[in-house]
Amino acid sequence: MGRMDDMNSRTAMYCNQCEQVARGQACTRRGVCGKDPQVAGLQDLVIYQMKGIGYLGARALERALDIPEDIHDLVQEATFETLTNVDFDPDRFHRLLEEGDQARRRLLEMVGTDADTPAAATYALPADPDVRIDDAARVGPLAEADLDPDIRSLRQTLVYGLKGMAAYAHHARVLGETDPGVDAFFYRGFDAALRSEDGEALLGLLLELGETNLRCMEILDTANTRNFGHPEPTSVPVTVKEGPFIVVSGHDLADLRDLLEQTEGRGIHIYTHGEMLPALAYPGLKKYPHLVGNYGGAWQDQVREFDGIPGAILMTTNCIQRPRDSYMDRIFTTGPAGFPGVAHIPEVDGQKDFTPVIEKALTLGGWDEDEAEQRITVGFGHNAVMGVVGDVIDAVKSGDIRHFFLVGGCDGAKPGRNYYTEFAERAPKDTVILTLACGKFRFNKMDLGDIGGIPRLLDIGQCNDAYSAVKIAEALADAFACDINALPLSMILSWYEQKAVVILLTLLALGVKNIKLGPSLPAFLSENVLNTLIEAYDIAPITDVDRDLAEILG
Ligand code: SF4
Ligand code: SF3
Repeated sequence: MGRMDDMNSRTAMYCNQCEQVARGQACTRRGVCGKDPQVAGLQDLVIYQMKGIGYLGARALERALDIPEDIHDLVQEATFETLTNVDFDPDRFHRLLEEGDQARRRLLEMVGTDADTPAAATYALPADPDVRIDDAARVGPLAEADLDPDIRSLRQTLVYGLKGMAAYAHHARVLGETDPGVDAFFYRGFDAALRSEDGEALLGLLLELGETNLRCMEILDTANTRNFGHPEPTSVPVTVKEGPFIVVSGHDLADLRDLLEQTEGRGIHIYTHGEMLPALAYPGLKKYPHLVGNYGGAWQDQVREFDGIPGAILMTTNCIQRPRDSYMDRIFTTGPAGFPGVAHIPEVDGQKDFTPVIEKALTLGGWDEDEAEQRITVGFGHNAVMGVVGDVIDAVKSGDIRHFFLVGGCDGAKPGRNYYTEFAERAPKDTVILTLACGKFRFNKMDLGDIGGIPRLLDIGQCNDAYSAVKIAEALADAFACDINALPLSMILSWYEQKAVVILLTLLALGVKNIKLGPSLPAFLSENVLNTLIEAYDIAPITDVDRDLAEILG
């Protein structure tokens, strides 16, 4: 069966953007993630609208016209909301589409139309929600079923990469950092994803997206460290304490800060969850004594971990799953996250009022007793690692450290992901594991020991901190006066959603070779596109831990 069989059968829904994709091809009836055809259609319509806005924005930029900030903001937020496991709420997509239509009209007024103006740029959003869904079927991914498979694959990769960068750009933006080159790339990227039929140009644009995303991650790093200081190695509890509590999940540090401020002196414990764990290492956040530790593991365990817990839960971004009834009344979303029937905390005049979350936590009363305490150490961002880089270099020169592995990326539910746990377990004792993102929950509670005082497991942070990993690799390459590819460093990456796609493009744009990728390869890469990447960058799928270790370590 070819990759496009589902597309050619012209089913109503077609989504292939994440690793969890049905049958390795596409979700066509309902997403494995739980996304229904209606929401899938609305997300497709958002992307179609973004392509039209992309065309108009790119023309505005060619004429050196200024695109208003609120339009950049909307483009990035709307695109972010179509990322896997962020927003499942149709009402919110209808509102975003309405705002998008206004933005499109304003850009159209700026640049006008001519014979080349594509239909997406003049697509007027119908008032009737049902007609919108019908339109989505007409202009969504199935509209490209007859396109050359390689061009379609390159366009899809570009859109998914833009979704990933939209998340990072949005996070930086809410903390006050923007970059004109990053903002501009969304228009050029969506314009090309709408119209380009030039494979070489699209491939070039994918690398340019990777490069632009490095800048985007740099401004996000600046945003985080300017607001909260540099993460410091910090020993943090991963067990619970008696008393009322709120669990905060997702990636948004600004939301966590606002909640910490609003809960000061209220007798409520705040726990991080999932990708919020690294927040415990920032001086500007750990200074709050009621930020007491981390609860639970990676996103795919949330339904079990949140089942009936006696506290409130705040989801600030991905990954949210359909809540069970047992906690539907105590889970809240904010920012881009959304789920039908789940209360959403909106931003009003730049402020968020978390009172409903706080009241819920107080009503539920919390845990009855302290658990026996267990701790892990987090906070090895680039600044902390630079502080010990001299010791690290000495350890490499003396042979005490033989190799570094970056074992990081997204987690997910598939059994094949045990590979990453086994990899951390079986990596020889003279190797150091750098990790980041939610995949680390598979091994971050293991005691891997240290090498002459340097911990063998260094947690760099969220997927949002991939910039730190690049900085660390560059510092090592500088110290050894060599190329990143010549370092005793191998990247063993796990992917799930579209942020991982754009990070991969960033690594390729940096010329990083020999990446091992799993647990499976993206369904949206056509055979030719995949082969091009394999030939140019020696990307390989993960195989078996012992075999991969033997190959890497020779
Ligand atoms: Fe399927 Fe992933 Fe798309 Fe959800 S996001 S519908 S799981 S491909
Ligand atoms: Fe995880 Fe969703 Fe990707 Fe931030 S939280 S890495 S999967």
